Amino acid sequence: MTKKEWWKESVVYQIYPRSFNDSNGDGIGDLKGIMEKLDYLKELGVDVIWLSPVYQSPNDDNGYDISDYQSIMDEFGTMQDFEELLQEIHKRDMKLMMDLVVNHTSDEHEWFRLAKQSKDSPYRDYYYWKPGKNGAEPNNWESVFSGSAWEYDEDSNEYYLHIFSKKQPDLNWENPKVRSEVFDTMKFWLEKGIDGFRMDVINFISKVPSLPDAPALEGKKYASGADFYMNGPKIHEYLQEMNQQVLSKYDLITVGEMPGITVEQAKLYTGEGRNELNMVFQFEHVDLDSGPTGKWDLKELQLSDLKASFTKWQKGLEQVGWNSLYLNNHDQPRMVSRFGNDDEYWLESAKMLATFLHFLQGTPYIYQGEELGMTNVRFPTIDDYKDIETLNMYNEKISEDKENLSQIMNSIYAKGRDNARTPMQWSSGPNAGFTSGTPWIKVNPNYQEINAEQQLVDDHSIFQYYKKLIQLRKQHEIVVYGTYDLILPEHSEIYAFTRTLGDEKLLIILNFSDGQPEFEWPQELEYEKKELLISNYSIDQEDEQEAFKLLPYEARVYKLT
Ligand code: TEU
Ligand code: CA
Repeated sequence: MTKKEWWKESVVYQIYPRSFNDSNGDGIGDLKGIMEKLDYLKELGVDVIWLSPVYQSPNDDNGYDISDYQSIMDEFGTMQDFEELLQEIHKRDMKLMMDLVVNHTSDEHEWFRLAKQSKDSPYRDYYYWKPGKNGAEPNNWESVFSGSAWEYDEDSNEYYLHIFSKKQPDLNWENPKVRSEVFDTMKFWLEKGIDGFRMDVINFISKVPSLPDAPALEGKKYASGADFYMNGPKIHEYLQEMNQQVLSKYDLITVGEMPGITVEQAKLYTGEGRNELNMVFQFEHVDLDSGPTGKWDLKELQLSDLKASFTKWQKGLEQVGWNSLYLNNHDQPRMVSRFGNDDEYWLESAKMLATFLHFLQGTPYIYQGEELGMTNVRFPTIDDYKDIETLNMYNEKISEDKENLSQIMNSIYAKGRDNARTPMQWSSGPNAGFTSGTPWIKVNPNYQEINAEQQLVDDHSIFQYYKKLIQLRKQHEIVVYGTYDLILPEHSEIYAFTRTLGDEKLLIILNFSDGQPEFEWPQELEYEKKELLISNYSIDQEDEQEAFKLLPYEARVYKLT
């Protein structure tokens, strides 16, 4: 059996502070606002809170562009507020995980300002600076947020690298001073008593030193340089150094956000005894509904692909490393709109997906509002959107082809990051109870039907269902440590699997469709001795048969004793 660890037994809740709760009416969520909702989170039963960045930032990318790693964003509050928040979290026996964004800084960070000021500055080498090539950028890499990954600096006649926005210059981890500055920052927060880090695109920090051109794409000026900056040559060296110098000195929860990694790589990052990270956020399952040209290229999700992907990760890391489990976050569309049905079967499919996530092996991450079944949003025009990735893509595409408007908007409706960033829906009152002022981004118009106030008092709500799922994790060791095995691999509507721990077994039956497929009890599993642990429809025990029709998006979990 895998080693027991508190971070395997925990459930994490992600807060995107800007959109969580505004305490002072400026329309922007803040630390005091979070403080007001800690009892709500305790009621839900989560163990760890992950805070998206709260550091000083010009907010080009909502805090993922940091201008000072050791102070709090003015809009969010003060260091004193932070310390109080941490204390209040610990008082409730919960833990706090901070976002660590160290692949890049803001261009307004002092290091970058000094680096830009002079080629001789000791800070110049904190970043990637290169002269142009044949009157153009040093290479053809495309930024994740559209356009070139290089920005020209007139004063020095050189370019700097930015894999994300031009206000997010990449740090040069080859420079030992950069690494020690990062480690010092980590210690600064750890000494305040925080309990872990979520590390932003941490598998991007080691680049192939020659920064070679990416293979060109037909008709395109730029191409993804991912092969030269993802999982680069020194990545394991850097993480092991970080672990040795910092992480190993504390009892922490760590998760590395790692786009584009395979199970084989994840074994190296999370392997027990390798002294790197506890777990990673991999992207395979959130790439299944994208075509070859990337996330905006919409493709219908196939259940067979979802099963194959999750099964590969579940079996691949079994006994070796550990999985993180998520179906949405601040960068992804809302889970119920994407994998479920946010219309007729909203309630059922949100609960079914929650059942799925919480019964896989790994540490589950709940993104704010997921526990209420919050959905995607469709704002009528681009003017309502705030996300830099969305706006850059829109501007690029619209300049190529104005006729394309409705297709572009459809991509945004399906995949835009603002789907996840509309304000948390606390009540049916003005602005969903998020703010007494004007929210920085519009509230989803469905807040009168979907909100916390109503779900807290409704026994059958999604919130209550999440609460029960979290309790089951605390009551049954098998939910955390049981091994996973897929059954019915070929079924096109049902996703069923077992979990096994010693003599115990769980059977998880999920209908991923709005149809009513028949489920036949597998011969190898005993039918007589079973106990229903949780389900999203009420089941009349006497009606149970060895073969039964599932209702749309039905979910059942049996414990076989
Ligand atoms: O995201 C990294 C990342 O590559 C993607 O998830 C990306 O944001 C985009 O959605 C891909 O289509 C992390 C953060 O989670 C994200 O919010 C930041 O914008 C990004 O890094 C830069 O810090
Ligand atoms: Ca505020």
